[in-house]
Amino acid sequence: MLTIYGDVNSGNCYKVKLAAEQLGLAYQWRAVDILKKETHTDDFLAKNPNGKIPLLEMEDGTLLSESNAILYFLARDTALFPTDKLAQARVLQWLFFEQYSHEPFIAVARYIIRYLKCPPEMAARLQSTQEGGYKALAIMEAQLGKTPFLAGDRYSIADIGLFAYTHVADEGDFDLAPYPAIRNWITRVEQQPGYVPIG
Ligand SMILES: N[C@@H](CCC(=O)N[C@@H](CS)C(=O)NCC(=O)O)C(=O)O
Repeated sequence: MLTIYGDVNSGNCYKVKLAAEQLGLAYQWRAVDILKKETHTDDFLAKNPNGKIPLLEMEDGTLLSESNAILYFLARDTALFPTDKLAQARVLQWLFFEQYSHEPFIAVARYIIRYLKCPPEMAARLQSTQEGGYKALAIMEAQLGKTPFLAGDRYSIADIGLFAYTHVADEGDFDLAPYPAIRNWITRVEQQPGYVPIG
């Protein structure tokens, strides 16, 4: 059985949970409280020296960190990952986009608001997430105006990776009203077999 170390409200952890549920995998969930610095204990750092969740532990003790690497590991050779070489690279393109051009803005804004409760000293940091976050949403909107899912016609881990923080972008003060293609895609993702909500 797999063990997923995570926080049920974290989008990065939710990606792994959603994929595991949709793939019908047997797993146990180990709650880790980031605000209590449980990712910085010696025990946890021995498992992930980067001190971050999600973390996947296999039955033999093998460990894997980084949400999108975990998505790939779980989904390879399943319907959530294509077989065609270019289609595979397209999925990875969106997962790298998520980590560099989306998560650092939309997830960080949500973290400051939802987890840290907007301390005044974070106001400038929060403000700085807006431009990048809206740029990422515009890029997604353009793609989803052309194809039903991010990497094309089929639902994949590209959608899981980007759904995690996009569907709760309002919690980071991002307004999805001007993005109809994204809102329709959110509905499509929620209709996929095995879907479970965040939290
Ligand atoms: N790139 C990493 C980011 C993971 C990450 O930032 N995790 C946060 C929770 S969402 C965390 O563990 N924060 C605790 C800390 O940095 O101390 C991934 O995609 O897994």
